[in-house]
Amino acid sequence: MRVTALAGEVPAALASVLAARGVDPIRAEALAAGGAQVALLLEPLDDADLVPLVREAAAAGVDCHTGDGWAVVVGTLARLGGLARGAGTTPLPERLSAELGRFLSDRQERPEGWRTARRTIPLERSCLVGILNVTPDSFSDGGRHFAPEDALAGARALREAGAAILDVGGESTRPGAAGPDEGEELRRVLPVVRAVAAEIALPVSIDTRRSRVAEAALAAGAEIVNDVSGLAHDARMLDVVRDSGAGVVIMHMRGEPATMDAHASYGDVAAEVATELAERRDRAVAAGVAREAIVLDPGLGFAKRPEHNFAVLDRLASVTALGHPVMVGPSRKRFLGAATGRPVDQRDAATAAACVAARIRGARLFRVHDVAAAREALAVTDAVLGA
Ligand code: HH2
Repeated sequence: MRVTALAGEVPAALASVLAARGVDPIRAEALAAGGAQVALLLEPLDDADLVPLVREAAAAGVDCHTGDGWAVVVGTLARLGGLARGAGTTPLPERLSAELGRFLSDRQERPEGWRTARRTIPLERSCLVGILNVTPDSFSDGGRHFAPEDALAGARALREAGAAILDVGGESTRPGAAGPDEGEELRRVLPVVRAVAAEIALPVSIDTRRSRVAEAALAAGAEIVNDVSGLAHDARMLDVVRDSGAGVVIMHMRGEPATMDAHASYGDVAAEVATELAERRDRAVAAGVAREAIVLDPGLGFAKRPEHNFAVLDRLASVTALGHPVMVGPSRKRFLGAATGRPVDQRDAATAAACVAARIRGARLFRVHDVAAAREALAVTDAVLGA
């Protein structure tokens, strides 16, 4: 007899071994997908939850670790599903089984596209979002695309480099930035959005926290709203996104760009980011925004110290488990300087490396300045992951 280790964390590896030994391919895939171990933190719980949970988990073959007001359950998806359905003798309280069931079914969602106001953007492969900052003061490219004709030339270059989406922004959100007023933001972005949407055959996203800017940009040809406040800054933003059918990026941040560094304090950063994003997502869905329109972004560099950004990237599974495509924006940010010692104008290789790490951990959209470098790194990563 021979013992061979299988790449257990790669469902396709297990599925192909089973299929090659005669198991029906569809069943092999289901077995492989259900075979991966998943760990879930459940809190807050009270004693009335804990007693049946411990008993039911044992009956369902799920490991259960408990403490004061919390539990961690570890098991295969199939067994966790059995726990949610209450296969044992003491059913879980309704609140617990419903929430666990909902979480597991969201987690099964494997969005292969992103619905915007004008199309569905395919996400089987990495999707590059080129940054077009129409600002005089952005931290890495401020002033470069400030005039509309320069922005158009920048947009063409991003398309040539392989961008699939162009993200136009008129407000620098670097830590401590004092933003433009609404009139100034509109004057900056509208001519650029109009020109880019008309002349560059790519979906345009508007990077703004203001509903009036989003609305005007959508009318001028944009089809995605990228809101770094996670739809929290401007109460009307939810209505604009819902009524336009725009795609939306809900990004994680705490506080405002001017104050966010003071909020960079976490116990478990990935879990807290995921919980706060889920709350924002739930608010959007409750207001009528379509689930398929929502992309989540952990907000690298926003209210996060370098170690927080690395931990969020490594534990991105907490965010991907929410069942939406995930975008990351590591481009040239401070935390990359912390790892490499490089100044802001020499961080494109580090950016590409961060994109690769995020892709391996499940991100699908990458907001970058140097599209060509990230695209090449991600093309190789896509090939490895799709092998
Ligand atoms: N980062 C910035 C701006 N918008 N949007 C998303 N979804 N994710 C991000 O990480 C993100 C973002 C900040 O970067 P940049 O646009 O390069 O700088 P500035 O805010 O100074 O214009």
